This record gives sequence, C-alpha cells and structure tokens, in this order.
Amino acid sequence: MAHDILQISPLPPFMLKALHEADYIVHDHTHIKDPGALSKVTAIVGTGSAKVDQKLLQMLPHVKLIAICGVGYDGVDVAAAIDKGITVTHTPGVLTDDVADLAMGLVLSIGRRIPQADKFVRNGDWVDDMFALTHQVSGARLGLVGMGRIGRAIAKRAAAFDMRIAYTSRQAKSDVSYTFYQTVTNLAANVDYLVVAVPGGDSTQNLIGHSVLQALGTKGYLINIARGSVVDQPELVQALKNKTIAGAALDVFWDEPIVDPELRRLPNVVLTPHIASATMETRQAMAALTLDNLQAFYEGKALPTPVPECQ
Ligand code: 8YV
Repeated sequence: MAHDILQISPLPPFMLKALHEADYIVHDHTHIKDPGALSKVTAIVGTGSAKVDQKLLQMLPHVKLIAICGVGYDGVDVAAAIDKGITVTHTPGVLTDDVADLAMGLVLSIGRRIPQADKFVRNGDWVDDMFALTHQVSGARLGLVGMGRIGRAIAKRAAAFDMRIAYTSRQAKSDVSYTFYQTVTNLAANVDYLVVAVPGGDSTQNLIGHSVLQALGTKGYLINIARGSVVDQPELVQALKNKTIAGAALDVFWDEPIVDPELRRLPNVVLTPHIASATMETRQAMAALTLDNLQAFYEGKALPTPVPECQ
C-alpha cells in the first residue's frame, strides 16, 4: 500500500527518487497539490534544520512518525510529538566521520589560514609580498565542547596531530583520558582551538557568549560544526571585530542560509555553507537510514534509530 508522507525541507534528488521507487506519495509542503493531503499524511520527512512545531502537527492529525534525515533534530518539538503519540527518528552514526573530518579541516584552515593563502596566490599578491606567518596546529591545545559521538571522532583525529585535548560535557566521561573542565569558560581559557560539538536546542542556546569568548582570548580560535544557535553570533562578531579572539571557522550560523554581512566581511574567519555531512557517500547513507526508519515504521517493526527521547 502506498503511504502519504509530507516533505518539509528540500531533499537530495537521489533520496526523492528512492522514496518514489519505494512507492511513497511525497507531498512537498511548499506546494501541496492535493487538497486532502494533510489528512492523509502519516509521516513527515525533513532534514536536520527542519521545523516541526505544534502548529504543524495540529494540521496533520494522522502523523505517527517524524523521520529526520540528520543527526540533529533541534527543530522538532519532540515533547509535543511524544504527547501526540508520534515517534521521532534521526540518522546518528553515519555522518560522524564526515563531520569530524570537516572540523579538523576548519581547525587547519583557520590556524594555517589556508583559504586566505589561496586567495593570496590567486590575486597575484605573492609576486611582491610574502604571506604572513600563521600558527602551528600540531601540538596545539584543542578544547571540545561536547564529548559525544562527534566530539570523540574529532578528538581521535586531533590526537593524530599530537594536539593536547581537553573537553567539557555535562559529566566527565570515565572512558576517555582527555582533560575534563567543568565549565565551557574554564575550557576556553585553557585551549588554542575551541571546537563546538554539542546538539542545538534550548539547553545549549548561546552557550558560547561574551565570557567564553573573553576566556578564549586574543590567541584563541572558535570552530563551530554543531548549530549556529549554540554561539551568540552578535557577540562573536564583536569579538572578531575587536580581535578579542584570533579568529573563527564556522559551518553553521543563525538564520541559515542568510549569513550576517558583517561576518562575511571579516578577514579572520573561514565560512562554509553547513557542509559537514555533505559528501555523496554520507548523504546517501543518511537517506538510506531515513528510508529504513520509514519502512520499519510502516511494517510495524522496531525502528532502527529513534531519537533518545523516543527509545
Ligand atoms: C544537515 C546536520 O543539516 O545532521 C545534521 O544534524 O546538520 C546535517 O547533516 C542535514 O540534516 C542534511 O540532511
């Protein structure tokens, strides 16, 4: 039997193709053609940044599954979903390596100023100038805000660069030997590269604010591959403008895909368009896991990857 699902964010063509091949009737929320669609829809599919609030759920009386193609699901009102007997799934694990790879790429990019060096050569500046010396990454101090799956994968990579690794999280982890700091501010005060790797949502909103940036100091770099909401962006722009921190490398922002023009004009930043999981291999694996969750749901089987609140 064909099932009606609501697509609430743009999905890659290969994923849409797979959904059609699996016989789903996909209604795109931006132009619903069938007037009766909302009452037929039994599952919602969207990416990590998709917003699923109470208002949307009220319009979809028969939805029983929200399948997020992404590890983060901070846009989903999980409490409201659970209240209505709706399960939420996501795609943990399959994107960990890619996100950690990009985090290291950003550490190297901002520390060694690789994008700026590229521009220097392209502009012909090399002909009569020397590129300013940068800072060493090997052996430097790396601080991880969050020691979950992604934090651990970043630490593993940083260890291969002989970086001295420290972290903060709700509790110290008994199975890692990195230095633990109770607060983000203390961690920031003791590292050269502060990498944000915590989930988004209310509990981490603006976690990196004025005092953390002050503590990071004039020689410190901020790297964010988590969610824009974790960093107080206006405070970050001020810190970068006043050079109270050395620089920032950001894959995530407030109000994506609109990026504050002030931030875009700064010379001491490296900016990427939320691409941490954006490789062909990983996006295919994320799509496949999302389809597995949908299939298990419609077959009444155990869901492969429900979010922790729904387990
Ligand atoms: C993408 C992400 O935003 O997994 C996440 O939480 O942020 C990213 O992988 C997205 O969900 C791609 O579909």
